[in-house]
Amino acid sequence: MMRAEEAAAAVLDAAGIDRVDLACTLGSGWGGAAGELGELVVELRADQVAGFASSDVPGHSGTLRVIRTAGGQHVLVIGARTHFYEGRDVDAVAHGVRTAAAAGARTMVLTNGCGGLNPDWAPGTPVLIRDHINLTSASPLRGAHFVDMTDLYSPRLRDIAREADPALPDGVYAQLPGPHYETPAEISYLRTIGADLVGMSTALEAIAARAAGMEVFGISLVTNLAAGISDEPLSHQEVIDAGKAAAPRIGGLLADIIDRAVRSS
Ligand code: 8IG
Repeated sequence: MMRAEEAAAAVLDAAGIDRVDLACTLGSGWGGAAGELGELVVELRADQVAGFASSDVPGHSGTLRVIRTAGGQHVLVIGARTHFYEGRDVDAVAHGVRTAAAAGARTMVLTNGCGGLNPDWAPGTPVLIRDHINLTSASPLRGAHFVDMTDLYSPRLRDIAREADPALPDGVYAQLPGPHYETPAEISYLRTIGADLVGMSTALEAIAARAAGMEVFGISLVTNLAAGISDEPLSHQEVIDAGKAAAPRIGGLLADIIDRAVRSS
């Protein structure tokens, strides 16, 4: 926890505040939300904050920001995520979440871009995460730390999100190690075991957030249909393009959800 405390102190110090109320990690496609959340208090480059690294994945901003909402609450926006596929340890993956907890955030909002297994969800569809299947064979926790994962993705916060948009569908997110995408056979297997969404983040971070005592909210942007669901081969450019196209709409949606969540906390 040492490095997370150091990182949290650096962020809070730069912002001139004692704590944040909520933290949000921005995944592929979600970068536009921060601008709509409120007034920028401070922006730090990831490499200026202990334990964070600037990302070389296109579509990830590589900054940490503190935003003050119209209601005077503070949101930590983490645009620098370490993915499991980067081959650093699970503590690097959980560092953003632990920094958020150390900065006092009681709510952790996790966003991502992912593949969709439901053919009705066109690229650009936001989907609430109802539950996850962690297929990384890893845990951010070590030792006899038996944390309950029932209702990991807060039903209360999902209800609040549906107040912002009653049409939001929900689904089960499967985190795979990546960095390769799946084969069509793997997607058919994932469908059988109950997954609706597939990606390379979020589940390990959600576990770390729950273990740190935070209320967790997850939302995915379907940026591509999963392998074999459509005839198209998958490309990261497709992911970037779908994110860009959806950005104005989902940025406003996420800002609305966060605003409601932070007011209710
Ligand atoms: I964006 O189709 C995005 N991330 N594993 N599969 C996996 N990760 C993804 C996908 C996908 N799309």
